[in-house]
Amino acid sequence: SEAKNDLKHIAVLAFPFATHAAPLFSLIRRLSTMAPKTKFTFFSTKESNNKVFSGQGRLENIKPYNVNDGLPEDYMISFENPHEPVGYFLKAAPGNFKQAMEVAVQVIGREITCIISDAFFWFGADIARELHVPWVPLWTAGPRPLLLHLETDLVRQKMGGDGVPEDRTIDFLPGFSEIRAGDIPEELLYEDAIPEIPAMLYKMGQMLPRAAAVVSSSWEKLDPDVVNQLKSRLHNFLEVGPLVLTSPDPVMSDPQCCLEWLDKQKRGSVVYVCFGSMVIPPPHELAVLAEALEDCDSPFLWSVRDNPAERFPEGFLERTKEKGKVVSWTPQLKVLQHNATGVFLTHAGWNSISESIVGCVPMICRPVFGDQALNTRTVEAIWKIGVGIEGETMTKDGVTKAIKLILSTGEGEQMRKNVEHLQDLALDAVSNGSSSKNLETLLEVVTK
Ligand code: U2F
Repeated sequence: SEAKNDLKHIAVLAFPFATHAAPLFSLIRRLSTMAPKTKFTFFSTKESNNKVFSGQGRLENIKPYNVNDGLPEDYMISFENPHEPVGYFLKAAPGNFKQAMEVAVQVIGREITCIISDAFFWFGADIARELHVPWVPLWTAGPRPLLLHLETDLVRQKMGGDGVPEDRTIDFLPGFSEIRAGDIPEELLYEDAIPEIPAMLYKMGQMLPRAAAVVSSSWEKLDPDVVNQLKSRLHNFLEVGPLVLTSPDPVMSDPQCCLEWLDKQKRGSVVYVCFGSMVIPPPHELAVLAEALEDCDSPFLWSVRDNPAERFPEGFLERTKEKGKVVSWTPQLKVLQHNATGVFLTHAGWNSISESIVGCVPMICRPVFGDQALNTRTVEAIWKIGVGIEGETMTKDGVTKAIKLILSTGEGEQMRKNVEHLQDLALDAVSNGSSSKNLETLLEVVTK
């Protein structure tokens, strides 16, 4: 009833690293407009909340709450180990969240009636059980890695040994015969330098079947075989994406005027380069990539974080200023939707892949960690909407060949047609298709 709904209070627990909090926030922004009387409290670190809430204007029923980041005093991030803060954060969780949740309940004067968390936070299941409320995790990546995480024990048993060749394929899950041992996320198979990460992913695989619903930012017809398997293993597996369409970002700033620059380029001619929010390829690869872009006929737009000038060969920026534009931030979705953009060189993070599909742009993938190799293989061998970089690391020749293949061959043309088909499926899903229906179901689960 209306009166009962007035008292709903949903605690949202964000993973404050990489591009995780942003899609969770998009989902919450959408739900908050569907349930205007429900209060949403968004728990993340101060740094992450500042980023996510910046420029969003007035949000009536979503409030940010900061949680402790767990970092030692005077901590300085090291370039060699960008994942280190994740380890510290995970040591502080879930205590940091519980503490902030108690404060929020006091201040807002409403008990928590549902927990929506990043899927990484398996402990959401325990907190929700203690509070007798539903737990609804959001998986921010694609369906294939999710299925492998749910089947971690089996995958380890079949593919985890030392003697397993990299090219052995997965013959024990329907739809995975093109996927090889070397494509499986390493954090799923082995302990790594930050043991909290594989431990967290393992627990996640164990706990997700306890969730009232598992939400994901993909859309059903993108990978239907895998979606069916997920539906049979989880209660209410609800794909509501692509979130960039379900809940478009109203901000998307363009401080360096990339769109204006794209307006001046020929249709389908531009190589767009960006490796997401965590990955910086090693210096020698950046150097050969720069050489390849300098020598190829196509114009390029390159998004590079942190002091780009220091990372390039001497004189590169000066020599390429006519044909190229190097910036530290782009409105990526709009760049991919611009008709001048012809190919995307990416690290194959899930958000980038879905945006490339939404923008109808074939990809060249240089995966680095986590789900990225599996995403690359899926792009290349299942959807056929791009290629992995030859030999796994970038060489001048490899990059040049891949650009030519996509921009000026029949094979590239076919990839564009394939991606157009997936784009259509995405548009259908959000306009009265599966994603919009799943969103309604989700609303029921979280406000029950
Ligand atoms: C982690 O992904 P990343 O954050 O490294 O990369 P993406 O998932 O591709 O997300 C990058 C986002 O940042 C945006 C871009 C994407 O939404 O549009 N962006 C931008 O707008 N402008 C820029 O100049 C640069 C970036 C992880 F590394 C991946 O393996 C996972 O798949 C992913 C999701 O869990 O999280």
